[in-house]
Amino acid sequence: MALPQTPALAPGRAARPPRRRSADILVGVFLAWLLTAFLPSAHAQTNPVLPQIQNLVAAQRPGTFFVDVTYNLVDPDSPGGVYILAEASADNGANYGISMRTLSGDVGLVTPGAGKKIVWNAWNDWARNYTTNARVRLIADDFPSTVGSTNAGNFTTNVPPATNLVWIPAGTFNMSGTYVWLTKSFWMGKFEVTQGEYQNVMSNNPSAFTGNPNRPVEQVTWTEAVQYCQTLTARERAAGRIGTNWTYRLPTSAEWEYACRAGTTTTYCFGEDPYGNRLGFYAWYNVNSGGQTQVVGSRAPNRWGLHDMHGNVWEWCQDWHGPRPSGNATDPQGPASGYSRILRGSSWSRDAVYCASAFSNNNDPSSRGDYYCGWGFRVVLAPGQ
Ligand SMILES: [Ca+2]
Ligand SMILES: [Ca+2]
Repeated sequence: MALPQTPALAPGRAARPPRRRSADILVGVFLAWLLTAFLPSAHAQTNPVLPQIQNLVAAQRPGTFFVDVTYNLVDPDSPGGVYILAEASADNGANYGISMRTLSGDVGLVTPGAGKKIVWNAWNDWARNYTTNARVRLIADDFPSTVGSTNAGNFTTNVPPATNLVWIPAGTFNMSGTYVWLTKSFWMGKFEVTQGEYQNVMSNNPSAFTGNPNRPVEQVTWTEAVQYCQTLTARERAAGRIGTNWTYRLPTSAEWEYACRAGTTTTYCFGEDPYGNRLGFYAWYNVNSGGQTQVVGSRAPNRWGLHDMHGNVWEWCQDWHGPRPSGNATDPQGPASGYSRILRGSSWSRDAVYCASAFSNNNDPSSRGDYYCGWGFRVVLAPGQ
């Protein structure tokens, strides 16, 4: 058999520069990749079995705004993973209009299998809402996709904070002759922070007057009070009892006085006391304290339900001490810098005059006070910061 003759190269091909050849190869590779990656028909031919979502259950975890979603994912020909998308409805499935963005667990690209779990932080996506007709659905997408949905029943993000707090509505008041507008509502501690609460969060108790965990914590520095707020914030966020955009902090001096006054313009939260016979109904001060702190909430509250705003222990506020700017103010935060921080409300050891709603004290933020004036505090819970 004669060997085939090697054909002579055509003149045109021989003249083509090498640069052009390599460009042809690159385009070819790119096109092949495009076909593999994006053409649905090519994908479906190797992946005809639809994913199945089985045993889908969604329920709010009691006492939190977390929603736990569990399911099994079956898809024998997509072992590399199926995309899971979650949506929520507040009207029994008519609309899935609630964005479920703050999710953790088996969402996104999920490997098929049993015992899958998603946790939804509903506060972040649907704060302060309530429905009796909640549904959750999952879309399992292996191109093509399937949808499973389930009844999530009654469902709320109106979860009351775990600590004893009173809702303080936004408003205005006369602060030593100028008007202050507080444009944001906030929660405030119904009581001074107790020794039991402080021990629980900070694992220590600096107080001079021990023996009952419901006494207010005292001998606390401003810095420690701020640390308490930060630690409590992190713990309560993790527990699903406050949104990740809410923060425990000290009140501003204006917030403290506004809450203390509770709508009054008088010397004390209950009015005037010219004969000195009413303050003791609301406050532990030097006349009735017996020379020590007393259990929080054991005197009458003001009109907004806050106890011990007068007396028992002094309460740190977040403001630096310094001259107040003249004129009216909106959400005042105090001076930008200073040497001492504001304290309010007086203590068990002091005369009635220091209990006045307008009276303000201050001290070094590293000070604990002393035996007679051990500094305490109460918390505010509010969005931001
Ligand atoms: Ca499949
Ligand atoms: Ca007090």
